[in-house]
Amino acid sequence: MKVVRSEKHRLHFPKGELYGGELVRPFECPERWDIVLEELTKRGYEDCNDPDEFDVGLAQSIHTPDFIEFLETAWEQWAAEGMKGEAIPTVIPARRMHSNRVPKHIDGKLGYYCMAIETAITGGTWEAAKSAAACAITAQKLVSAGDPAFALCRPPGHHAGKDLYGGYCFLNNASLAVEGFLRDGAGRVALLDVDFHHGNGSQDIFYDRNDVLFCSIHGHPEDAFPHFLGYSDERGIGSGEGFNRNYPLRPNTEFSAWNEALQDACRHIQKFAPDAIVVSLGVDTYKDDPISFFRLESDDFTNYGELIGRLSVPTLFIMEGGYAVSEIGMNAVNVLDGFLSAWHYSWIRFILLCFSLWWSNTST
Ligand code: SP5
Ligand code: ZN
Repeated sequence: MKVVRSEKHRLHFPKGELYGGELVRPFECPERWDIVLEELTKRGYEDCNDPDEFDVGLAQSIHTPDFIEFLETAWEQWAAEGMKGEAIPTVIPARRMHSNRVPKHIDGKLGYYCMAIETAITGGTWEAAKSAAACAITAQKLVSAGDPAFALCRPPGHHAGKDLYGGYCFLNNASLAVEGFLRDGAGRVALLDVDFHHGNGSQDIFYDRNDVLFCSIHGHPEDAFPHFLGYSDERGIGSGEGFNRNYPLRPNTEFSAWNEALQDACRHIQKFAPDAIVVSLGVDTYKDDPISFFRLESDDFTNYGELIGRLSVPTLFIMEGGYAVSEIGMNAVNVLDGFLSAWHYSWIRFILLCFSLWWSNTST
């Protein structure tokens, strides 16, 4: 399995995240990336530090052009207004206000495009977001060519919708990869989101489509961020009906219950018979994650990686969340290790089957 990564992630590192009424050092920080890479290196994963250029055409097929232009220019506009801090919205189009007229002033634009204001935009944010998207697409190409791959994306992507940023996300890396698979000839792609938080952005992007099955296992929106999407009755719309599956789970959920949800999701994925699977891999389901409330142990990550590997479908892993920084490497790479052990095993089984068919043919 190849790892695709870019050093440009470091360009995005706000000084402040609004948390508990204070500006704190962001949970989503560059060390997360360093620690995952260190663990990958330690366990001998093949490194590819050379993503292709960001494909703006592909991005425009899942995000709106005005949103992309906003991300590209937000910092400039903010700075031009003489603002001293990092770009954070203060006004939001709430009920019975205009939520479909884009204001001219940057204060209005930020509120228009934002879904969660903990996430600040800085001078390097756009470059970093593009580099993460480029990693996702480069890794998708590797999987299309026949090898499983892991995109070490930072900033993450699954909260970014068609025209929404927030939840630490700007461009939806996993959705871009899904779109890449479809462009390269896949007929159906499954997007499996195992991050602790509901992948509201990915759901938004594919909600009316029947060529993408989206499954997300996450903290119940009554209890957990992003709070306003992720209920189990959100099943897709129009021809997309039945192709969106949410598994909201309650505080203190342990691996056994979490794994039942994953098994159910895997059964639906199998029935869907996708040509590729994209996994939004957040490891904030870990018991000691500082902002989440599931109870997974490090070994559980190996265990569920195996389950995904047993599907025997070309698979791309995309890094999303995970904020227990010292354990993030172990937990994320455990999933990949688990996956690979099952993946290799399924190939050995396949070769043995071919051999036995050949043997029974030649011996009769
Ligand atoms: C990619 C990703 O994992 N994004 C998550 C963004 C979550 N940001 C807001 C979290 C607010 C959590 N409040 C939890 C209170 C715990 N005591
Ligand atoms: Zn998360």
